[in-house]
Amino acid sequence: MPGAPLRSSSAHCRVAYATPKSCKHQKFTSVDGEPNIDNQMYRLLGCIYGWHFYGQYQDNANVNRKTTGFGINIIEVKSEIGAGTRGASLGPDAIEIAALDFGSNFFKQFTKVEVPIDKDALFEPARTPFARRIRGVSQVCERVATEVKRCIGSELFPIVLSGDHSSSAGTIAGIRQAYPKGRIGVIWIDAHADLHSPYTTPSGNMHGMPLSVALGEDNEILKINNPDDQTREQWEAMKNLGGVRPMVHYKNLVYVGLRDFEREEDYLIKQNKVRVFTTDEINNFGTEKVGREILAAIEPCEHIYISFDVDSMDSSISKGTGTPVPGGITEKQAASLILRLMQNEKVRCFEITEVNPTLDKENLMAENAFEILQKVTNQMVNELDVPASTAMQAY
Ligand SMILES: [Mn+2]
Repeated sequence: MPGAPLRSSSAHCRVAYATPKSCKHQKFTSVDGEPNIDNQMYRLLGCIYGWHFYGQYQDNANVNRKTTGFGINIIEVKSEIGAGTRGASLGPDAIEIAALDFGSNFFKQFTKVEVPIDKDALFEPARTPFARRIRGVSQVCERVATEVKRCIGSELFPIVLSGDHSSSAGTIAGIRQAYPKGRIGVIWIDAHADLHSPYTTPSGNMHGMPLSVALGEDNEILKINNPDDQTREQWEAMKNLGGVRPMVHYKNLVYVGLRDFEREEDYLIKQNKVRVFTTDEINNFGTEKVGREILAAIEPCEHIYISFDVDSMDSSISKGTGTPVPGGITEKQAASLILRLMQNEKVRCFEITEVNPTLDKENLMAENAFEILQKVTNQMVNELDVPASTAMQAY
């Protein structure tokens, strides 16, 4: 057991810890505080065993998250290319500012990487009306996928902070690339179904399409648009991004807090019998019970991704998101539900998305999001030492 006391065979000897660090700081004293030759020998032996266990520990790649925070990697995706309202690309920065306001060194504590974003894409006219700026969105998704795959491949747990929700097609693709085999379960905590395609979208905004990308869904039966060749081509490429198509199956998808969707999405949800956990269920049965049911619904999955769109929370709590909807869950319910779900050792990635500080008052949404982020990481680092390491046993 890494970091556990390694007891020496001598009754005169205190505990030597099985890490090189404790070895370095070990003082060679007996129980009564006097230097003692025998004692020194045991200490040295303890150190050697310490190194031995430390080596094994590293071979097993069980990173000790408790001491370093090393096991978590924050991936920031400052893109709003897929949104219809401007400002979501500032979401990750707003969450960092919330951390500063709370006096937290959170963003120093964990390794952070930023996915490069081509901001010029927003200044160009959207030439593809049924999947606006699909080339730009697709590029962001490719980069996110690469980063998520790299993280998981390095046995790190990716926490993605993204601008608009379209890039989560890339997050799922990255998880799929990291685990080409095995069932991936998706917990989509969102007011919206995000299940449109270029064939059915009423707005052309791609943050309403990431799940269709992951599910390989066109919904041509209910087609209302006739996308051009460029859109079709790019759309096909996006659906292939995971290397396996579809990246996810309907039976391994659940919605939480869903309450605003179009007829075309409703059709797919009913047709494919997707489990929807409503705000009412959470109000009536509590987050513990609903959390258990959510996990039970995707029990056969080997890998779980949790996508938390902040618009799943009620519009009365905060205005700081592009498409607020009444009838959502409270920030407390969101936090306790996510914490419950994150206790499952199969969770491979967590994402927070759609914080838009330009629509907000006093950065409230980002503060709510940061509090949830902090609770999640605290739980991972402090309480879930063993299961969290298990969660990182990739492959
Ligand atoms: Mn969404």
